[in-house]
Amino acid sequence: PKAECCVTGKHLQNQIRNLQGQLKSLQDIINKKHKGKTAKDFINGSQISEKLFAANGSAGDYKTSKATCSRAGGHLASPRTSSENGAIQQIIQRYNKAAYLDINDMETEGIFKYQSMEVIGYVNWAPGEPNDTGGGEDCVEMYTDGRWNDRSCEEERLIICEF
Ligand code: GMH
Ligand code: CA
Ligand code: CA
Repeated sequence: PKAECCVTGKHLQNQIRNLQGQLKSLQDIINKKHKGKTAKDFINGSQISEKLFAANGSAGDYKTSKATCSRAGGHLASPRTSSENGAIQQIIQRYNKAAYLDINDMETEGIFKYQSMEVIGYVNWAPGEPNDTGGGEDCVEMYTDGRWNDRSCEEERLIICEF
């Protein structure tokens, strides 16, 4: 019968393809909205590729910083490229205050990992760092010059989140 044409074979495949396309653009819109919403509590953001880095001037030690970003729906900034490092640095310069990164060597001394899980690839250590001064530096801060220093996790630092 004639009616069969529209629910079988190629025709149906095309309809599915169209729906998949529409679904993808809807998903893209939702993702963008979600990023905007989670970042809304933060001003002075800086977007590089798919990441959005944001701060609102609040500060805290490493644990507080991590919890703050997690509550906001993101996590602490963790630069994986020099352009991401530069985007974070811009925020640090605007507030003129160093910030913790989501990088530490708590598990194994000298082995720095993102979010306590994955060994870091990109690094931007300041000269002579990391030096684990006093045997007690397992967190990482970024200075205003963009360089990194391993540091005690108990200092007060600018909170910069990544969404
Ligand atoms: C030591 C020295 C300094 C260095 C600090 C820093 C602390 O005091 O090596 O030059 O800036 O450590 O690494 O985290
Ligand atoms: Ca250390
Ligand atoms: Ca150090």
